Formats: sequence, C-alpha cells, structure tokens
Amino acid sequence: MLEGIVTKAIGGFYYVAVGDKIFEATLRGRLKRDEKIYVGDRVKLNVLGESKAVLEELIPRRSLLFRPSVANLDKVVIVFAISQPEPNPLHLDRMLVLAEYSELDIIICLNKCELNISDSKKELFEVYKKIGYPVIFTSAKEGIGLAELDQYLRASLTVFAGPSGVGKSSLLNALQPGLKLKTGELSVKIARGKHTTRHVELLMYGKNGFVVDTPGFGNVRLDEIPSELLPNLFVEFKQAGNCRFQDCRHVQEPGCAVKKAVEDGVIAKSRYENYLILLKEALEVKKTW
Ligand SMILES: Nc1nc2c(ncn2[C@@H]2O[C@H](COP(=O)(O)OP(=O)(O)OP(=O)(O)O)[C@@H](O)[C@H]2O)c(=O)[nH]1
Ligand SMILES: [Zn+2]
Repeated sequence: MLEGIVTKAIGGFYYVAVGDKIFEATLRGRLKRDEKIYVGDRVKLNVLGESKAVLEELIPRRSLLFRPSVANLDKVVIVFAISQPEPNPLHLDRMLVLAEYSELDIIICLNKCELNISDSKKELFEVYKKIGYPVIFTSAKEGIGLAELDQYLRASLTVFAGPSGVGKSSLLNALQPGLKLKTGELSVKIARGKHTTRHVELLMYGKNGFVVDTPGFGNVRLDEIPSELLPNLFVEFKQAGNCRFQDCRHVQEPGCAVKKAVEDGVIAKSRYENYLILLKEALEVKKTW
C-alpha cells in the first residue's frame, strides 16, 4: 500500500498526494462508519488504476485544528499588513493565543512593508520579536522578505492565517507562482464568495511542504480555551517569575509577578492590556455554560 496525505475532500472523494502525484480515493466502508478523515491526515491507499485508489487506513493523527479543520499542522504564519488594512494588536494577540493553544510553531509576517512604516508601528512589532516570535517583514508586491519566509515553509505543513486583504494569497503566489491563487480587492472577493464555497485545501509547497490558505477570518473568539490556561498562552508571562498565589490570574492579586513585570517595563503594557480583555472574554464564556 502507498502512504500519502489528504489534500482535499469533496463530495465523498479524497484527494491524496503521494510524492507529486494526486490520487482520487474513496473510503473503505469500515472507515466511512468509524472515522472522519480530515485534510492533512496521513493515510494508506490501495491503488486501483492510474489515479484512482481506495483509502484503506488512517494513520493516527498528531493533532487536529478546527476552523479551518486541518490535521497534523506544524506551523502557522500569522499575516498582518503594515497598513491597508491597519494592523490590530488585539486581533494579533488573539490569534497568537489560539496558535499557542494549538501548539503550533508561530511565524509573524508583516506584509506590505514597502508602504511607509511609522516608528510607532515598528515598535508595536518589536514587542513580538522581543518575546521570541520570528517576525518577518515582507512585501509580496516588491519581493521583500520572501526568501526568509520560504525557509520556514519547506518540509512542513503550514497554515496562513490573518485578516482579509493583508496579502496571504499574494504572498503564496509570490513564493510559488505555480499556485495561481485568486487575490484581489475585498469587494470583488465578497461578491465572488456568494457564488462559490471555498474548501480547505492543502497546496503543495516545494518538494515536501504543504500550505493552507485560509479565507480571511475576522475576530475569532476564544470559546474553547479554558480561562485558567490563558496566562500560559502569553509566552512572556512565564518568564516573570512566581506570583504569591499559584493560581494567580494576574489581575488584582497581591504579590503578582506579572503585574510587577508590567510596571518594570519587562512585559509590554499593550500585551498585558490585551490579556485582560481576553481573560474577561474567556470568563464570560464560562458563565454562559
Ligand atoms: N501594497 C501592497 N499590496 C499588496 C501586497 N500584497 C498584497 N497586496 C494587495 O492586497 C490586496 C489583498 O491581497 P490578497 O492576497 O488577496 O489578500 P488575502 O490576505 O489573501 O485576503 P483574503 O483571501 O480575503 O483573506 C490585493 O489587492 C493585493 O494586490 C504588498 O506587499 N504590498
Ligand atoms: Zn500573578
């Protein structure tokens, strides 16, 4: 049997990449009953003909992300634009929390960097570099930073996420022109969106990599993340040392090391403020249960 990776699932057919070849596979009856197969799943195939196969076996998955539903993801490239649309740090922190919760390797990409960058905006993103995230300034338009981004994408399964219009599809096209992803103005895309459903699809990247271009999602909520885990998902909080109370939420508790670190300028105030907003949100979700 051949081993491959599911790149697309539509109407009962599974498209499975084996090397650079794609097989169209149907599910063995037993699998149909017992398992749901996701894009990104590694599977075993029984080949029937030139490009047809039966999907016989699911290899246990390492992980499963929802929205988009993709199995076995390694990395996320969180894309924002320097401008047009303006970057929203709360949205970025929200996505970072989700990505940390999903245990993905994270790369922050700031696209449209050929547009004028004010110093205050540069500082905004310095914060993320300082806490250890790779931050790459790119321009899909002028080919800036692409080689650096490319290094992260080889031999991994990576999802591109970020608000609509920041240039995710443009970046992927610039990195690998063969992809020919649709790009364009928001209004045009929304009009098109009414007529077509976009499926999650893995796109081959180089020899051993895959990328997923997600339709821009808006302000994702953190519904499924338990509020007590939130402090761990702000990675720099862990460096602040021990609070007096082990279950400190870093809000008003005495002897809080995180609050002290914010006062001392070790933890960025902007990050801490966003933490408080997201904590409040997570606690509200809990109340409605
Ligand atoms: N100035 C500038 N414009 C860019 C750059 N990259 C993309 N754009 C433009 O930004 C707009 C949106 O680009 P897309 O690649 O469609 O954005 P997207 O993030 O894939 O958007 P969604 O598919 O809606 O999530 C297009 O008009 C692009 O031409 C860049 O580096 N600089
Ligand atoms: Zn604390």
